[in-house]
Amino acid sequence: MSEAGGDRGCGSPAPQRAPWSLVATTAALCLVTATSMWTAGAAPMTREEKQKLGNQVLEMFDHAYGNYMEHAYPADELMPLTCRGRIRGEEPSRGDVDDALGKFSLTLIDSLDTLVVLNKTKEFEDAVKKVLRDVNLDNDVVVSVFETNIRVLGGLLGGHSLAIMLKEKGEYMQWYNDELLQMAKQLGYKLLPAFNTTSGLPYPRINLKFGIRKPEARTGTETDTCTACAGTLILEFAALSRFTGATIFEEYARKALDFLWEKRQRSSNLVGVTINIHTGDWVRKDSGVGAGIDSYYEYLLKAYVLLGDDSFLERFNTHYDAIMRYISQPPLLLDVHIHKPMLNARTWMDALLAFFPGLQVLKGDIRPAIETHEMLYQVIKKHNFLPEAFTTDFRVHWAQHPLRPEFAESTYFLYKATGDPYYLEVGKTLIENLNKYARVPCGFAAMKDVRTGSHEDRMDSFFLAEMFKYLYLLFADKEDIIFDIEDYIFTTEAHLLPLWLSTTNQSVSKKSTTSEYIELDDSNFDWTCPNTQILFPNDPLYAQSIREPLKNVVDKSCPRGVIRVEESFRSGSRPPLRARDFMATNPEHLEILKKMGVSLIHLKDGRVQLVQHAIQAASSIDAEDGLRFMQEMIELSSQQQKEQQLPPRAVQIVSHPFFGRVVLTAGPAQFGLDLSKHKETRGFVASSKPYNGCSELTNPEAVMGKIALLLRGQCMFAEKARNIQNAGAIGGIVIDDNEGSSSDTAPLFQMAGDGKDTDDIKIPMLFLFSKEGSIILDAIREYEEVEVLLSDKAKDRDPETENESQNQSAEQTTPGSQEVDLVDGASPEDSPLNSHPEASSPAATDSAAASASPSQQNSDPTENRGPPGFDGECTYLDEDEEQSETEEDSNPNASWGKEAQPVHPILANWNEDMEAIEMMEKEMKKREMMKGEL
Ligand code: DMJ
Repeated sequence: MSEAGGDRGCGSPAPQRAPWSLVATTAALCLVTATSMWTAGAAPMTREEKQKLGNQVLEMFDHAYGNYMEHAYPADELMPLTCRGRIRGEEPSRGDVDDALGKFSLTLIDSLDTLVVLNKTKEFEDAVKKVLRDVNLDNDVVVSVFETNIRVLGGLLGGHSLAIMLKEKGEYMQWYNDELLQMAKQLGYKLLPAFNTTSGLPYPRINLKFGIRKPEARTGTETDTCTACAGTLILEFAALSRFTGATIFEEYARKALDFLWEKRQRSSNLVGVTINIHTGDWVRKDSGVGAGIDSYYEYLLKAYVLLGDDSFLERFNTHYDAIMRYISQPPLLLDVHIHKPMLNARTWMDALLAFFPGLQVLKGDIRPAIETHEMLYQVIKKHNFLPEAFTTDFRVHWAQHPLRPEFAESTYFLYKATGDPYYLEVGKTLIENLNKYARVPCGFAAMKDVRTGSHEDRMDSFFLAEMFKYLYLLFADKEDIIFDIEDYIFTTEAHLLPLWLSTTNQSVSKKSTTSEYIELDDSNFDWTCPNTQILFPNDPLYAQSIREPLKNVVDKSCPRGVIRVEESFRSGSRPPLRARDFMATNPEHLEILKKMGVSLIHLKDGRVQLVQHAIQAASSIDAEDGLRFMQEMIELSSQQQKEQQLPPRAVQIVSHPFFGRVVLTAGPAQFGLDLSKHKETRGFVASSKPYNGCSELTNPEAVMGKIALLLRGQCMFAEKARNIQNAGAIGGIVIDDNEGSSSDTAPLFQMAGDGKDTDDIKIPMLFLFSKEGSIILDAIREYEEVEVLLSDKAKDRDPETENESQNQSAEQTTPGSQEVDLVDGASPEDSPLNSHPEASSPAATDSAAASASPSQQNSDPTENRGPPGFDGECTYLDEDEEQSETEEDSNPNASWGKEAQPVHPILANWNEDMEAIEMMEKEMKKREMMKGEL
């Protein structure tokens, strides 16, 4: 293994520059060659087109930043729907998310270096002056140490780094005298008390004024923190030490990293999601590369790049080897248990892992980066944004999307590494989707639900710190940026730290306190840089050839879990019983259960319960198989419960002055026109008389050809539907009679039929809680004529107004005993999944697998290791809804007779929508007045 600073195969190091800086430059040079050789695949983008897209990014940034400065500053964040500042304590608490807000003008600080990257030097100078004049870091507020470090400390240091660069150039910032750095140092000292634990791991929160322990601090009692929270400090803290000469910051951050390294699970070399800061015990023993762990790995590799300290690279490589062995199941990245890394801990992935392909580029492992990125892009194409979590068969698991930048980040790095214009097209799609679906008159609003297109009144500061930076850099040529971006490293919040820090103030010992590294394959310690000549040997279409087999991976995914090669091999010629194949009527299966120590108990109410006692298993291997079987069964049950749910629908107000910008999330009905089949109904609304719709309408002329509004209660939903249909209504919206109810606080549900045949109901019916319903009722009061669109997903807004608006501005399972209840109605003899009395037939879920031969299902381990969707024989389900429908059809006995069934809890704050309406209305008036004046 070479010594640090030795020959890394990328040319001779320049003075004052970390070797990695050169690496990036060399790689970029190689790319020029690759790009010019382009012959097929995505067409190269002309300079003009790239400039046009770059300008679009600039305009979007102005819209976001301008509205923040005008309507929110000095508050921490902009609330883009209500067009005001989010001030902590003055808005209803959102829990942990609010811990980023310290009353320190978060968005302004997080935006500082973005202004310079986007060539807005004058604005940068003004912004720095505002920070120095207005920002107070001594507020009596409890903040997250992690968020304050990456966003505020990182923001101040990124600002300082570019301020001194500009000063040196001689035009701007001539007055600057390290003031941002002094603020950063002040903040650094404020964070230090958090490290006062025996482990050296920081408390997760700190009071900016009172620190940790004093009673006034209202914090310091926490016992756990996330791995990323404790392991994402080294870049900012080391930069602070090296800029100022105060070594304490780097020392503390290193100590925390050393402790995490010591605590890694020694056989798998993985780390868990949360750890006890006093004892060092893992609290959550699941392990992935997304939420809770992500930037710990990122900082190990980047700490090596910034500080040139080999121990960080050795640790990173050791973890990376474990990640690729257990977590990476290309194109998926799936959480596993640290003690049993062959056991998947989840059947879904979170959106934060989208940064990982970018990190793999930095590592030089391009193939899996291309694969995962491609899979993520297909999920985005399906939902316009990456949902906060999605399942292994690419259904929405958590539907929010707070405009996260990770995917744009990976797109930028992949473009840099491959020069493939495909990634420019990806960036173009991201820009289009942001403008189409997230842009509102006062900024960009997070998506509350990617399926319906509804918004949340929030624009997180990372949107300005990261998204615009990566998108702008994606389309920028060297001459579009006023400094050399290759001289800097991006922190996890995309703040820029200069690579020359590696040779400055190196007083902190480079020797790590630990020296145990596992023996890895030599390639892991190959000190050469990612070089495109080697990565794409004579083949400029290399990236495309990796993407090609994955082109339908999302749309044509078979609804099944991922099967691990090693598992199938481990049991020899006969694979162990999979939960989804289990049939309680099959004596062979029962025998296998017995061997695995699993007993099956038929409960009196018809349910079947499975219990595992590891000590009753025939051998330790059988006990482990039993454990995995139980784990699969738990996952399968919960997955099926989700699959039984119909996704929510959208009521979009399309008439003036809303023009489609107000989207209300509605519950579907189990009868009437199915809006999921790409159908929609548009019409003006009218209240029915009687309002409950429980008898023949007395105002048929009012509802004829319209969408009738009805009050919930007093009769079955189906009866209401029939009455309005008979009066000539083309659709119906039932509004909850429980005043004040809202999808904020109550789970949405689907309206059930009346237990009889409902085929006669042809019109679509949707349900709104009272708060959401009153938005429509208020709109009628105000505007009389209110037109709505009932659909499965919000549709594009009116292009004309669109232009106007744009111009305007599991716990870890241990061998022992565990139980799973399988709700079983009619027939315990069937597959347990076939028998939920309130649910759709599991047979339907399995119907895809049923059409494939057993050998296609799982006998070929190599095939199974591939991404779901490669096996051409399975029944493909393109839409979530289709899946639900199949289930519904195949289970006529499912208990639809109940009035209501929960479908999906959706966070919402409809007050925000109301205020948004008022704001839009004002805006329309303003515009009309202006027109009049002209
Ligand atoms: C950012 O604040 C940082 O990228 C962090 O590491 C995790 N995610 C958010 C944005 O999604």
